[in-house]
Amino acid sequence: MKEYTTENIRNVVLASHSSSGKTVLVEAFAHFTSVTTRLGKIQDGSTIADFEEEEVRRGISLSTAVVPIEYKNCKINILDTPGYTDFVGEMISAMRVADGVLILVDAVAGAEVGTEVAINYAEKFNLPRFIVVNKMDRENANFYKTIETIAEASQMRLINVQLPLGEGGQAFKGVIDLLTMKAYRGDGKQASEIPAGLVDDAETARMALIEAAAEGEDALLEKYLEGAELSAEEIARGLRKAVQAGAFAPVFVAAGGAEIGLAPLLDSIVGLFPSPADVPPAKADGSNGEEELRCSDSGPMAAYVWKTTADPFVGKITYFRIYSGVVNSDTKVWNQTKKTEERFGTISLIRGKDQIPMKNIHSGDIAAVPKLSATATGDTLCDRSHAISLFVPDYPNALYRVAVSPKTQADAGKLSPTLTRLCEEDMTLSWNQEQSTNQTILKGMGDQHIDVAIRKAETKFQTNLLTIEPKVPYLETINKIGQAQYRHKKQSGGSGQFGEVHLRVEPLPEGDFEFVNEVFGGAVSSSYMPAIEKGVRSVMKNGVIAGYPVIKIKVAVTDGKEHPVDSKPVAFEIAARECFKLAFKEAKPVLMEPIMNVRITVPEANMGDVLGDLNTKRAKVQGMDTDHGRSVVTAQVPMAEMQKYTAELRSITGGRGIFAMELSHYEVVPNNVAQEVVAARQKELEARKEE
Ligand SMILES: Nc1nc2c(ncn2[C@@H]2O[C@H](COP(=O)(O)OP(=O)(O)OP(=O)(O)O)[C@@H](O)[C@H]2O)c(=O)[nH]1
Ligand SMILES: [Mg+2]
Repeated sequence: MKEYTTENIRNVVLASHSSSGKTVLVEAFAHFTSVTTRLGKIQDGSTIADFEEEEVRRGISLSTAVVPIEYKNCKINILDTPGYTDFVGEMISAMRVADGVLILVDAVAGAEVGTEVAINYAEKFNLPRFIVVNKMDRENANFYKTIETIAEASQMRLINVQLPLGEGGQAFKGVIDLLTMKAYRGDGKQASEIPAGLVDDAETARMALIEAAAEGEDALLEKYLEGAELSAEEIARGLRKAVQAGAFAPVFVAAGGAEIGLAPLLDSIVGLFPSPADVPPAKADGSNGEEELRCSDSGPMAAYVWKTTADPFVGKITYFRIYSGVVNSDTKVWNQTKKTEERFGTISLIRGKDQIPMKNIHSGDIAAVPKLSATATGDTLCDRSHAISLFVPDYPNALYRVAVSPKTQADAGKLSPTLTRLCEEDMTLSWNQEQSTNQTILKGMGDQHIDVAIRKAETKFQTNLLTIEPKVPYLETINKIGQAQYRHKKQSGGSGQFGEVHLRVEPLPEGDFEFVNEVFGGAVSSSYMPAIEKGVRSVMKNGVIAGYPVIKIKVAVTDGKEHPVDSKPVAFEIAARECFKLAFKEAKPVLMEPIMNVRITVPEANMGDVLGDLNTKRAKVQGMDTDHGRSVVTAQVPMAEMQKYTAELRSITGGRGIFAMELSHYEVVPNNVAQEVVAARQKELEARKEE
C-alpha cells in the first residue's frame, strides 16, 4: 500500500448492536475497493475482520479489527468493533482513536440496546457520527420506522442525506442521494435519474437537508434565511461543518450483505468526516502542564497504544495511533507511561490478520509494531526529549467474577502467565489471587466475556481451566471473651513432646490482631511465646468455624506448663493451635460478610422490578434519584447476594441497566445465613476427607 499523509486519512469506527452487519459492511467495502476478489461471509468464517478462531466459531466479532481500504486517494482505516455488550471495552478503545463513527442500525430490528450504547459513547468521545440504516434488503425492512426508533432511543437530531430506492427483499435496489439528487443502484458506482415516483419525497427531504447544512456556517445560514439559494459547494461545506461539530447525525441507507449503497457512503466518509488534521488538537500532559498536539508530521512524535494482542505464535502486537509526528521502522521510541525505551522493528499496517510492512507512518495514521517488551494498552509512546502523556479513557468496572482453577497438574504452572497475557489484551478483563478464600478470581463484563477468555486460554495458550462461582470472602470473629487450656503430650518412646497452654480470647474492636503474654511467675518461658503465636496465627489464617480468616481478636497467654526435657517449640505450637480453637468456640464466634455499596442505573420503567428484586437480596436501599432521565438506586447489599447480578440486571432490564459496586464494610452475617455457610464448609471438609 502506498503511504498516505494526514489529510488523506480517515479513522472511522463501526459501532452498533450485535448483528447489525458491521463486519459484513467492512467486507463489502473491501471487496468494492478491490482489497479482495471475493466477498467473505460470516457463515463461512471467511471475512477479513472476524479472523480469530473464536469469532469464526461463534459467528460474531469479539475484538476490534482494523481494515484499511483505499478510496478516492484516501486511506480509510475502518475499525470494526464487536456489538455484544460484554465486549464494550473493545468499542471504547476503538472510539478513543477514531475521528468519526458509523452507527449501523438493522432496518428490521430498529434501534436496540447496543445502538443506544454506541450513540452514548460516540457522544462521550465527541465524535461526528453517521447513522446507517443497514440490511435494507431484509424482508420487512422499513426505513422510516427504523428512523423513528432511533429518534426515540436518543436525543440526537437526525437528517436524511439519502433515501432508499425501494425497501425489503429484492425491492431494495439502491439509494437516492439528496446532495447530488441522483439515484445510485447496486453498489452505486453509476448515477442515474431519480425515478419519477420518488422525486417529490426526495425534494422534500432535500429541503430539510439544505436547512440543516446552512446551520453549519453563520454566513450560509444568513444567506439561507434571506431566501437565497445555496450552491452545491456551499451545501456540502455547511453539511461537513455541521456534521463535524456534531450538530446532527446524517442518515444513510445500505445493505452491506447485498453490496448496495457502498459508493455514496464511502464518498460521504471521505467528504464529511474530518481527517486527523481537521479535528481539534489532542490534549496531552507535558512536563509544563497541558499541551495541545496538532496532528502534523512536523510535530514531536506522540502515539497512543489502543490495542495489544498476545499470541503464542505471532507474539505480542502493539497497535498505536499517531497524534503528532511520524513513526519510522527500526528506531527507538520512549514509553512515557512505563518510563522506558522500546526498540521498534518493522512497523506494519494491519488488515485483519495480515501485516503490511511500512517504512514510515504519518501523523494521524493507525499502525502496529511487534514484540515490544514493556508496552501495554493505554501507554503513550513519544520522543524522549519531548515526553508527554495522552489520556486513557474510563472503562466500565468489570463486575462479573468467577473462580478459576487448573484442570490438571500440567495446567497449574501455566495458570498465572496465561491469565496475565489474556488480561494484557483486554482492558475490561482482570485477575487476582483472593487471599481470604485462596481462589484465583477472573473478572470480566459477563458470562460470554469470561467464556471467551477461558476458550482462548485453551486454544491459544493450551491452558485448560475450570470455573466455579467464587466464594464470598467471609471473615470469622468473636462476640465475647472465651478461655481454654490444652496439653499436648507425646512421651512414649524416643524424644518426647510436652506443652500446655492456657489462652483467653477477646473481641478487639479496633485492630485485627493482638497477642500478649500474661504468664505470671514463669510457668511458660517467654522463649516459647513465638511458637505459641505461630500456632495461633496458623489457625487464624484458616478459620475455625467455616474456614475463613479470623480477625479483630486479642489473644492472651494466661498460663501453662512446661517440661524440663520434653518441652520444645513445636509442642507449644501444636498446643496453642488446639487451645485457640477451643477458646474461639467458647467466645460466641460469628461470621462477618462484605457489604457492598451498589449504584444501579436503569430506565424508569424498570425501577419497580429492580426494587422488588433488591427486596429479596437483604438490601438496604439508601436513595433514589434521576440522572439524565434514568433512575438511579443506591443501596447497601451483601456481596453474597450480588454474585450473579450482572446477568440478573441484564434480564430485568433487557440489557439497559448498569451498575457499579464497591466494598463498603463488613457486617455480622444473620444467623440463618451463617448456618448455611457453616454447613457448606462441613460438607466440603467431609468431601475432602473422602478423597
Ligand atoms: N440480509 C442481510 N443480512 C446481512 C447484511 N449484513 C449482514 N447480514 C447478516 O447478518 C448477520 C450479522 O452480520 P455481521 O456483519 O456479523 O454483524 P455485526 O454487526 O458485525 O455483529 P457483531 O460482530 O456481533 O457486532 C450475518 O449473518 C450476516 O450474514 C445485509 O446487508 N443484509
Ligand atoms: Mg462483527
